[in-house]
Amino acid sequence: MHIYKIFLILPIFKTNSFSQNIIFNQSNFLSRSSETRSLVEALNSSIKFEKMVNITIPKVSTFISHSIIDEIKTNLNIEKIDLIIVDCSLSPIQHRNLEKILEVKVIDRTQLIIEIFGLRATSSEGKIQVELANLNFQKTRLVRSWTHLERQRGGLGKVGGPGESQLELDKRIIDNKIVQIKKQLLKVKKTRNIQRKRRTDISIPIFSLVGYTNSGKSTIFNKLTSSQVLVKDMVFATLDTKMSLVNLPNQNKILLTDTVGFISALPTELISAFNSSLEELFSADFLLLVHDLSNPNIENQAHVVLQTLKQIGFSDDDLKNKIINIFNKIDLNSEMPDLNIYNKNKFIMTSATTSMGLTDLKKYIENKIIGKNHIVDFFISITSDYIFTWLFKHSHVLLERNKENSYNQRIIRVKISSHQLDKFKSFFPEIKIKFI
Ligand SMILES: Nc1nc2c(ncn2[C@@H]2O[C@H](COP(=O)(O)OP(=O)(O)OP(=O)(O)O)[C@@H](O)[C@H]2O)c(=O)[nH]1
Ligand SMILES: [Mg+2]
Repeated sequence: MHIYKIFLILPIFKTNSFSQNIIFNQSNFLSRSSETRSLVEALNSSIKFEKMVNITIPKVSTFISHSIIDEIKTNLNIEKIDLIIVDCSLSPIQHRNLEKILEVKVIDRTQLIIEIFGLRATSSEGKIQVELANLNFQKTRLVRSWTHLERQRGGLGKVGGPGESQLELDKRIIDNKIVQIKKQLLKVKKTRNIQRKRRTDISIPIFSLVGYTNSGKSTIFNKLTSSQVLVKDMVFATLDTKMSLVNLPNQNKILLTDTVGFISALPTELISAFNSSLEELFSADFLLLVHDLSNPNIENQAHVVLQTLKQIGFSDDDLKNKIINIFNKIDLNSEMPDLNIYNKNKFIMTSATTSMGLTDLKKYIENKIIGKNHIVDFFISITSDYIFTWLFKHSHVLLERNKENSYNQRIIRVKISSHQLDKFKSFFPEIKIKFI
């Protein structure tokens, strides 16, 4: 397998530069650059040169100045660099010009992340989604670059823009592929919707682990569900959503899902491509937001996760109602930062690797789903067998009698948790309820 020799360019912006709501500046430069290095390591690559570049105003044509380009050029031949990575978002023009002048493949942060997702995707759905992300990205560029498309045609090919007709052809190929892939995704989505409906029908509460990449979601998932999801000290270890049953201390059950981690400046192409698996998050009753206490950039990571959740469609109210914070890796740092997050006071501290706090977490979850118990009378027509069945399954029936002066109405008195009562109301909104 070819190991890429990389020249990594790390821009330091003099003033705050916003890209997809993320601030790139001097204060978060260190943690950002170490994150970028771990992203680069996730490719088959070795970083031969690294250059920090101060940027006051990015050059429209080449992003970096000509003197820096010259400096880079001198280093290129020393190690036979075959890929330059610029840790920011390049415009199509900047991208094309850099490749032309430097005569080496150049990719930016978005392409880097798409490439890693491409390597990690294992399920057919994951692969389709990455391909769609890549095609959407290519479409905005329409210049030849380091793409799956090109690799399918055989190798990286030569650098430089092809003729107009080649571009037209590329555009048509891309458009046709996008149509095909969207059709495939639609099929997957239908199956997912059926599965999701089945899950809501059985009415087991769903909890989803969400959080920054590498925060420990899969480790928590494995410990709580006795599963074997890949856990690794690397970015984007998990790409496919996993779901499994968790038995709680008092015999209650929940479904737990493990999802792809978020990262700063997650390309919009990727977010929209992954929508069908991220949609799973919307059927969650609660979101377990995992924070990595050992990461110095925890504040920015929390910000990124919340922004991404909003970007995929969660409202402020959803997040307020659903988020439970988990502060993980307390074995490495137990000092609590003061973060600007939802439900600051709803949190559990854990160390997933040593299992510290996991029993507390289970108890917390159990209390959450049992919530407050209510004694309630339901007024149900005797022909509605399915409602009787539902109540016997999900609540504790205390007594049952005929309604006075009615031959076809029964009153069922039950003890029921807030959670199940909410479910009941959403399934059977027409049924009259009386709190006792
Ligand atoms: N010291 C310590 N390490 C932990 C803890 N929890 C997880 N880790 C480590 O952190 C790394 C990442 O863990 P994962 O569970 O793969 O993280 P993830 O959030 O699923 O990551 P992605 O799938 O990439 O989003 C692994 O090396 C884990 O062993 C913890 O409580 N303490
Ligand atoms: Mg994971």
